[in-house]
Amino acid sequence: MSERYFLTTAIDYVNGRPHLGHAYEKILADVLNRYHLSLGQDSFFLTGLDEHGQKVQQSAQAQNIPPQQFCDEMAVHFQTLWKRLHIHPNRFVRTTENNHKEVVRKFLQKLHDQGEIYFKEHEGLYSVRQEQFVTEKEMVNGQWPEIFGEVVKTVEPNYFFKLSSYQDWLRTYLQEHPEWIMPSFRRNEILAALERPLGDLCISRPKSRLSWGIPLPFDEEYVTYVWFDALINYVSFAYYDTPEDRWPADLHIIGKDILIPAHGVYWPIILRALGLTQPRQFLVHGWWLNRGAKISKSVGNTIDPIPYIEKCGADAFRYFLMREMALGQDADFTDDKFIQRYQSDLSKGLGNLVQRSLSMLHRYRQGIVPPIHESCLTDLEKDLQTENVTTNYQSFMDKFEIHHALGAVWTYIQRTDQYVEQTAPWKLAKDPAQSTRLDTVLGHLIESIRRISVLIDAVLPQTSLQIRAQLGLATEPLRLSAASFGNTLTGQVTLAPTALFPRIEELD
Ligand code: ME8
Ligand code: MG
Repeated sequence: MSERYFLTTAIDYVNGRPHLGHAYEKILADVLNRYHLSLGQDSFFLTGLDEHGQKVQQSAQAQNIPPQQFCDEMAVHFQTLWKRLHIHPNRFVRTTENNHKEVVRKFLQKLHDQGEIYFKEHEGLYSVRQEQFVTEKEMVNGQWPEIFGEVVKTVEPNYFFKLSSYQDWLRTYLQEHPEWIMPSFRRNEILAALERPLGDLCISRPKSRLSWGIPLPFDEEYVTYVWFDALINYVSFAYYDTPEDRWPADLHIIGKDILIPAHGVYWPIILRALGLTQPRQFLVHGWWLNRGAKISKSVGNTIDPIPYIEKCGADAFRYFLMREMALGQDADFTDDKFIQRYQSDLSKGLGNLVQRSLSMLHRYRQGIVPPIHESCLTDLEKDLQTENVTTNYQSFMDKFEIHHALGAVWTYIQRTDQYVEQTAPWKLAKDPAQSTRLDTVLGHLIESIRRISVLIDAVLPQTSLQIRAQLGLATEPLRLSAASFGNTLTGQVTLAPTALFPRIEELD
């Protein structure tokens, strides 16, 4: 059996529609999933929705509908958008599913039985927006940072999980696993946060204040704190406790805003207390910004992916997000940058190369791929054949430098474009004595296009399919190994080319 790979994303809150930031993370996961499949691995991609908690309860109340109905309606928006973006998770989860709720209750009971959970009167400052107790230490210049929203004094008895007793363990684990958190500077941020003593984690909310949640198994007057519920999705939906159990995850993909404390502190400690294995790696991405501010529902500056998909296609949108952001850093989204990339990389770059190559093949060889004649190979062909684009691509992908992996592919596309200029098939076609040379050039050109179709498959799956269909090739799932030079296309009957990325001038 092939090697397993299991990757997850954050599960999005359903209290608003999906925006560009959510789409980025799910595209990223889909790209890595397709990449691992192309390496022949048995890759499994889990994503979904975080449906409990105060924000969802409030949003449902505002619309005067029951929370479950609200979630059901919102779920459609997410699932529809992921389909339109050709994001294909193996499992799309919703935390209101029964099996998940049962696992959460089972885990809570286990921790309670182990004495990891205690009951205590608690007075504190509570951030409504973050749904967590906060401390005055978190104030900046005497003000609550914007992300906390309204902060109110709250007194209530609650259940607490003994997070603090794992502080030393977590610090040591982080120190001993330098590649656990990617990019690695994020690990230092967790270590810095662990310099201060950890408090225990309040894992309950009284039903009087919040009813939309999973009741605690040992006290039905309380529901589970939404983060405790949400984090467990990674295990509860991994065919937990069956022979197909996928846990531990190889990769948890999350945004930088939910690393500390949720994923970098709570989650490893919860797993440790439950006696479960730690995930192999966290991949922490940055934020998409709109004029310098994080794209977010609470700021109200969200960008909807749909108009971009409608105008330029899902692949163009996927490509832009993967190409423009150095994973881990923030990036600004602007229409100008989007159009610019579309025109230069997709329309004039890839699209034009495929179209002109296939047009020449039809003009000079009736669309049938001619043989490559060893006798008339020059250094130009030898360069194309030995071009190490696949190795470059793979080594960047393995380092999560997807923008560089695409850079390597586009360098190869440019290289192939230059090849057309250097060999000038239109001149060769005028001279009957150059017929075998023209065969060889067209053979190499079409072979390069076939290789490109393999290399772009993870990021631009529909375009890859379209190119392969135009080449008359089978469209079964691709292996990355098929991107190396081969001489397999002789006699192949191709279709007349159609434009992959029609020119557009502006967005509306
Ligand atoms: O945090 N740029 O949900 P969420 C990039 N339910 N990524 C962004 C972004 C932006 N502008 N805005 C949001 C939650 N994201 C919890 C997660 S996981 C067990 C529970 C990313 O809907 C964000 O960083 O607020 C996070 O990884 C994901 O979208 C969901 O955010
Ligand atoms: Mg958020």
